[in-house]
Amino acid sequence: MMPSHPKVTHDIRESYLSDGVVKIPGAVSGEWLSEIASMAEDELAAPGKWVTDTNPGAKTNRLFTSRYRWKTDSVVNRYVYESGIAQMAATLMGSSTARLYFDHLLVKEPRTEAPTPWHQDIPYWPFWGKQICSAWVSVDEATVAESSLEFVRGSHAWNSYFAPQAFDGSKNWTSDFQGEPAPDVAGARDEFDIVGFDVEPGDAIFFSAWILHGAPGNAGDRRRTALSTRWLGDDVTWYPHPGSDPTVTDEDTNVESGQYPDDDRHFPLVYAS
Ligand SMILES: O=C(O)CCC(=O)C(=O)O
Repeated sequence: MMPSHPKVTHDIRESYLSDGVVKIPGAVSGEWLSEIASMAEDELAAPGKWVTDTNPGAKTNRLFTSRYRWKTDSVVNRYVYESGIAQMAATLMGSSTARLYFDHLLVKEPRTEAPTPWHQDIPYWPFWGKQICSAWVSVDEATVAESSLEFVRGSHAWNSYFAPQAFDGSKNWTSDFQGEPAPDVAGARDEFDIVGFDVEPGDAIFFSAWILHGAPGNAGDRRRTALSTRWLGDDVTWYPHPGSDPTVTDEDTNVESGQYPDDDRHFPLVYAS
C-alpha cells in the first residue's frame, strides 16, 4: 500500500522528488519542541558518547552536535516513535517502511563562526539506496541569512558520491576514503541552483541523503537548535566502507554487506504502512 501522511500533499511530494528537498511547515508540534529544547540543555551539560564540539562550555561561537541518542534518551526515543516524522519520511520517499538510522542534535550557539560545509550525507553513512532522507526540524526560528540550511536543488540526482570531510575544517573526516572532493559551492555560488529555507519553530526540512547542502554558522544572537533524524526506506542496503560514521559498524550488526538492514536493535522499524 502506498504510504500517506496528511501533511505530505501531492505537491510537496513532487517537490521532494524533483528537487531532493522540501519544507513541511508546522510538521512538529510545540510540545515536542519544548522537550527537544530541554533535552538539548541536558545534552550540552552532560554530553553523550557521539559528540563533536568546537568550543566546549562556551555560550557563543560553539557548534555542538550529538548523535545516536534514541536508545538512551527518552525524549529522542518518543519523538522518533510518536511524532509522526517517520511516516512523513516514508511518504516522501515513496517507501512502505521507515527505519531509523540515527538522530542528530545540532546546536549552534549565537555568533558561531564555523559554517556547516557543503556536503552530501550519503558518503558518511554505511548505506546504499535512494530512499534515504533526513528530517531536520528546527526548535527555533532560523533564517538562511543567519543559520538555516541551503541546498543545491536537484543535486541528489547527479549520481555523484563526494568524499566526506570533517566539519571543523581542520582535519580529514577520514584518510582512507578515495573520492572526488565536493565542489566549492561556497566559492562559486552563482554556478549552482541554490535554494534555502527560512524556518519557524516546528517546520521540517526533509532532504535526500544524496543532495549537496550546507549552512552558515549562526550570525544571530540566539541559540539555534535542530534535531535531524535519518530515515531508511525499502530500497536501502548495508554498505560499510572507509569513512562510514562509526556509531554502528559492521562489527555491531549481523546484516551482511548488500543486504536490507532488518536489524531492529540498531535500525529500528518505526513505520510500516
Ligand atoms: O544543522 C546544520 O547546520 C547542518 C545540518 C546537516 O547538515 C544535516 O542535518 O545533514
